[in-house]
Amino acid sequence: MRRVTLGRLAAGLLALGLVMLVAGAAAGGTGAGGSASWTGSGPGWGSFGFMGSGMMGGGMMGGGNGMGQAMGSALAGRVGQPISPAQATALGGATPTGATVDPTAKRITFQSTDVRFAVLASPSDGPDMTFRIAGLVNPTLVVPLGATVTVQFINADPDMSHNWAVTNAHAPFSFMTMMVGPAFPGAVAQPLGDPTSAGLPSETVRFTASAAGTYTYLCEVPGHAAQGMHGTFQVTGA
Ligand SMILES: [Cu+2]
Repeated sequence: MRRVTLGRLAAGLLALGLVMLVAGAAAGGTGAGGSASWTGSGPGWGSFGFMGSGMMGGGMMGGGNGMGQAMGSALAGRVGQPISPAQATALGGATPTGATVDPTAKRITFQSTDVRFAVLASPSDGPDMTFRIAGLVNPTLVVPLGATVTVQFINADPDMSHNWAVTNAHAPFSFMTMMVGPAFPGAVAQPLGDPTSAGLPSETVRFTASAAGTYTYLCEVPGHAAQGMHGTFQVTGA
């Protein structure tokens, strides 16, 4: 339960600047790659300049969403595969195969080690700045140790970029949760842009839940986890 001090924030900003520089250099011209690492392929953070607009202009100190909005329009149509609104709605409400959905406890428990589910970011017919999985808002996900987890991530927010990652960050969330990084290799989806006339952007990532524990899935776009885009990801078993 550490509070974010200004010093930590400044250090984070500095580090973020470096990440953006590196990502920008790495991204240069590769376009939307198939890799799950969004700092190394695809547009990611680095391919457009936030420091002047979204980042400093309210996005930082005011708790606004300038950065997420700038990313949403900049990445629109550039990352992920478009799917239709009907497909997205169906995926967001579907009960995953082999899973038990408990709406009262807001919990989805997977028995098999082949775990597959879809995640909708901020669908317009649900609470803003949340994730929808199997029709639930930010449910707790319980998977067995060693499970192969395949996640289809879809951005359903009309005017904001989002991503999805499993991390060791816990509430209260810092502004820049992306500094924590994914808890498992590959447990991170690239930030997706706004939906376009072609459809809602969608991407699939896969990782192994290789260590038991209680993790957090969240959106790493600055400020979004603190605004509600998070849930518990539990890996059970010895
Ligand atoms: Cu977000």
